[in-house]
Amino acid sequence: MKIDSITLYHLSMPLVSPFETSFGRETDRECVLVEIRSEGLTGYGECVATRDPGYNYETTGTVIHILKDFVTPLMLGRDVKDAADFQSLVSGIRGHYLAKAGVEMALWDLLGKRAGKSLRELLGGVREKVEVGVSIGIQESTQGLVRSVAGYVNQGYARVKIKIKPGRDVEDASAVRREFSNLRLQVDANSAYSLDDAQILKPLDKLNLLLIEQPLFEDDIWDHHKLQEQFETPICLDESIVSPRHARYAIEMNACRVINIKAGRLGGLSQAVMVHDLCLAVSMPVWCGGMLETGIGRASNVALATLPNFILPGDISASDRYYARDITNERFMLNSDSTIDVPRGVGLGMTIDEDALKSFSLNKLSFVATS
Ligand code: OSB
Ligand code: MG
Repeated sequence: MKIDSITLYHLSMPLVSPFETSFGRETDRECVLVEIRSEGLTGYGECVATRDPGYNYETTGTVIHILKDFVTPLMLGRDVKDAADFQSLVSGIRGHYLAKAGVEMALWDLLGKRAGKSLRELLGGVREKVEVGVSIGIQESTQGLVRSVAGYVNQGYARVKIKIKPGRDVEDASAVRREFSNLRLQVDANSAYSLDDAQILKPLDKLNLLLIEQPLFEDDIWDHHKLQEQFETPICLDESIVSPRHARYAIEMNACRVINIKAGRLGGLSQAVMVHDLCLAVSMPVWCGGMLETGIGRASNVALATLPNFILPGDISASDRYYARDITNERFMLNSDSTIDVPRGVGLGMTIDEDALKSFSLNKLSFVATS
């Protein structure tokens, strides 16, 4: 596919409610939308970097820098055949996975549109709907958290993840467990603890949690192995797994029993599929994480989660859990069985609400091939 133009939209979208994690609180979510034109078709992708470097080192600012100054010049006017071709093209750019993943997503959208196939079909997904849950941020109080969980359970979410941080961990999780004894429940610390905190976290092991997500440093694997040895509950890695190679390290070190797959964090859907396959080969379940995506990134997550080893419900909630107004005309709805339907249209299966895109754009940068 000859790349005719690449446009970057720096977006800021109001969330329906603030989202607080151990690293900060967001009331508006920033991201970068990538639009690629090729041979009369237009593909979209989403870079899930945030305004601040709290989840990892990337930000919307670094994404724009890397795409504008390094990735775009490599691609314009060039024939990029597929995701593997793209990965080899950008292999000299170290890291910056969230930036690369947004471009790869737009290429998949184009590939699907050209072939007349949905992303699910291109990836070889085996489901027409995917099991989902909701990720709930840290609330003002433990009571407020229990009320928030009740609200989502009443909406039909059958799996709940709560964010924890030092001082808001065992008490919060215990209160939710007391109120909802059978709920599929898990916690996410976003790297807020060190190995010395194992005893503080230990009571979580008695709460029948599905998993404990990324308790230790975002670049650690080995200490998670030491922590997993002390816990019955599966440790799940998110931030630490930035490539298929890191997934192999974690598997070989017994650092976790579950991996949260985010195509963004891994540098693209092609890399996410590789991690999925590695885990499948050793019977390690995976699930699809989220980064508060717009309809574009959400469509990609839903399609990815149709692969066979996505055994646990994903952090893929309905559009209305995040945004009153989204940038896509299509919105994702929760079915009564806590699932979300997989788009059937070509590529991502989504169309852009141009007015919404314009109104949420802080900045727009266009790069056009000269020949
Ligand atoms: O760690 O999974 C995470 C959101 C932003 C940054 C990191 C994380 C999250 C979530 C949200 O948990 C999941 C969702 O998109 O619903
Ligand atoms: Mg996480």
